[in-house]
Parts: sequence; structure tokens; C-alpha cells
Amino acid sequence: MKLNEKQLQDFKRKFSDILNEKDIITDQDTIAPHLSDWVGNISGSSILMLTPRNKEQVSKILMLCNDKNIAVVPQGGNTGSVASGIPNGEIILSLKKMNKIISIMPDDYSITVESGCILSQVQDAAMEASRFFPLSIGSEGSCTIGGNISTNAGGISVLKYGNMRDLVLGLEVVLQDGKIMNSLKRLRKDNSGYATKHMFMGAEGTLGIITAASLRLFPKIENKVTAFASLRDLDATIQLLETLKSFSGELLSSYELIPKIGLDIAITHGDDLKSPISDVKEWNVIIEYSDTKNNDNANESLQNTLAYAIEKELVCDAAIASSLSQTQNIWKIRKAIVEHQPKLGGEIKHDVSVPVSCVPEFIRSTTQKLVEYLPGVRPVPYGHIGDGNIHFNVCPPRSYNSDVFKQSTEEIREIVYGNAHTFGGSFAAEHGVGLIKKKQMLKYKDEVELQLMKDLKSFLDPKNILNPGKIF
Ligand code: 2HG
Ligand code: ZN
Repeated sequence: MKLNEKQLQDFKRKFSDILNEKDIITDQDTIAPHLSDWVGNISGSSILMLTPRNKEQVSKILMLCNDKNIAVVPQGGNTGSVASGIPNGEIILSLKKMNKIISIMPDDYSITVESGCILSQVQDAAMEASRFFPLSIGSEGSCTIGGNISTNAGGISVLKYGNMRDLVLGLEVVLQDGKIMNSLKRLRKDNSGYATKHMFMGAEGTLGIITAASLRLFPKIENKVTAFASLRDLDATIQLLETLKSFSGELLSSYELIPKIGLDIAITHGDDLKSPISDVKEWNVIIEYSDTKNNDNANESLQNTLAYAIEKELVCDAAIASSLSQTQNIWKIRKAIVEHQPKLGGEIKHDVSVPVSCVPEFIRSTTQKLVEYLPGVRPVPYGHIGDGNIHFNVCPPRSYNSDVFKQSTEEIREIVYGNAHTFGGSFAAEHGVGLIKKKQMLKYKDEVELQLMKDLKSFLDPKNILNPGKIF
């Protein structure tokens, strides 16, 4: 059930037994930024936002909501892109005030934090303890750990360190009836039955509210080397990846595809960005090596491997950043693609994955299908191809009316998702399902698996009060 104006006063009174007055928010101007995410495809509504400060308060809120059949939508930094944190009349449960670093255990290579901690806060705390927390995503200055876990965030370091799921050692979760599951262990090995924590990761807040997490840390990175390389063709992207992996193994931490059209977007619209090389080709990559040793090892290794790849005609030209500003320029190009793509007259976003070896053929065949459907269409496939994850965003033909282009959204989505499916891929590689991909969930998810997910949802949230209507 959603809350109407009449019930609001009654509930405000009840919530004031649990929370401070200032943590019960009804002011629409304060609530407004929580009603749509940064992509802004969907605008929601809510007349009440609660901002608890500890797990006991979360527990009491859920106990009351469960009792009265009132639904909540959990929110962290609201930096998602599939509307999984957008309310449709439900109460917003913002975890942002639960932002304490609970403990850091350098010898265990672990940190335990409340779920409202900002990702960069956790990265900084790890650094202060001479450790490294590797999750790195564009929104790291505002996204929260709870959101990262609930969406199983990825980013540019998955290649070396895995997704968020791989970085979680233990969780504390408040269940729909207010019970608190304390599994905040910092263990590397624990085979005592089902790994229940994994149910809540990537569940987009539909199965429980994550209130704290123990996370894995790694040895501090002393040296990073970043390069930009233009490649012979699409096939060379995967051949070069294989060469980098086998020549330098653990050093390789990022491998991002930058198509020429993406670089052009960044240079044209970004803030004073320069192409790192003069001989830009259709397909280019950003390569990053990370080393725990502060010596020339990473630099030499990357230099030698690139020289070898040039000799083998995989790479046409490459530049290794030799200063902080050159490194920043390369990564700003990557960020600028995300930010400025809509300036090409709009974009239809797709976040898909295929097996790494299929990336070139997948990009070629999807592009061909799109061009057949709409001549002149401008695909911008870029991103984490080292993980087989392509942000296959599609921009309209030049001077095409953006509203007319929007009318093709369904067809274009079907081409991209359908083709990813043909390659054994996923329609939701990194950003989750939320509201935006429910249709694809029905179409592409294995039927038995989907039913199992629904059964799990009914079991853990029988009254459907946790983020109802999301995922399926
Ligand atoms: C990234 O990799 C983000 O920068 C956003 O996942 C990608 O939606 C996008 O274009
Ligand atoms: Zn991404």
C-alpha cells in the first residue's frame, strides 16, 4: 500500500516515536531530487522520506510498515540509471545518514562500514590505513556502499578485482519484518551452509535493507600506469587483451574500449581535453596497470607489451601517460563520453555483456542490424570490454529529430538486447533491472530462474513492502 495524504499525519506521529523530527521529511523541495535518477527517464512521487541514523531505527520502521502494509523504497546516493530507487508513491527510506566507518582491520584486509557511507569515503579510509578498496565508478563521490552492494556495482577495475559482490565479506541486513540479520563476518572462508548474503546483493533493495557491510581490502597501490592505444581493428581489441593478460598478469587493472566517435564526443564537448595520440583509429582502448611496488616494473612491462603489439600489428599507435595531467586527460575522456553523448541529439542506453571472446562479432553484427533498421544511426559502443561489458549506447542520425528518434526506442532496444541474447549475453550487465528492464526480464531470463526469484521474493517479503514493482 502507498501512503495517502490522510494517512500521512497518522504515520508521521507513529514515526516520531522512532525517529528525530528532522529525519521525517515531508517538504517536497527536499524530496524532489529523490524522485528521479541521473538519467532522468522516469519521475516518481513520494510524500514522505525517512532518514534513519541506525539499524535499530531501520528495524522499527520496517516493523511498523510491515504491520500496516506500507511499502518503502530504499535509497543510497540515487546514482543508478534504471530507476530501481525511484518511488511510485511509497515512502523513501534514505540510508544516507548511516555513514559511519565502523572499523578497519588492516591485518585482516577488511573494513566494516554502514551502508550509507559514500564510496570515496571508504576508498579514503582504506588509503589512510595503507590499504586499497578497488571499486571505482564514475559516481564514487556520491554513490553509497549500500547502493553499490544492492546493484552489485562494477566499474573500471572489475577486470582485476571483481564486481562489488566479490568485495563483500559479510552483511548486516534488516528483513521486512524488522529482524536484523547480523552476518558482518570478516572471513575469507565460511562454508556454514547457504551464502545468504548473496541473496541481498544485486537484489536492488527488494529482499531486505542492507545496513552495514564488511568489505575486502587489498594491498595499497603504489604505482599506476595509464596508456591510450589505437588498434588495427575490432578483433585486435581482444587479441591485445589476451596479450596484456599473458605478458603481465596481475598488473592489468582496466581495459576500456573507446570508439573514435566516443573520443570525438569527448574532445568536442569535454572541458579542454586532448587526444592522447594523433593517429586515432576507429577502435581504441585505455589500458591501466596497477602495481603494489613503487618502481618502474609496471611502466616497463606496459611499454614492452605495447612495442610487441605494434610489431604484431595489433596496435597502430600508443601513448603511455608520463604525467598526472596526461593520466587525468585520458580518464576524463572516458568520463566525458558518458556525460556528453546526449549532445548527439539524444541517446538510447544499453548496458549489455557477452562472453569476452564474442565482443568484436557482437559489436559488428549489432551495428549492422541497427544501420539496416535506421540508416545513419550512430552507435557508441564503449566501456568495460575486458569484462565483456559494453555500454552499447545509440545516438540518432545527424540532424535527426530527437523526439522522432525516441519513438524508435523499443525497436532499437530489441535489436541490441536480442543480439546480446543470441551471443549468450545479458541485457543487464552492470546497472541492474529496476523499472527500465522489466520487459527484458520476462523475455530473456530463464523461466525457471525467474520463478525461483519470484518465490524468493514472496518468501522474504510476503507483503511486498520492499521496493515493490522493481525487477519484476
Ligand atoms: C560507465 O561505465 C557507467 O561510465 C555509465 O556505467 C555508462 O550508461 C553509460 O553510458
Ligand atoms: Zn559502466
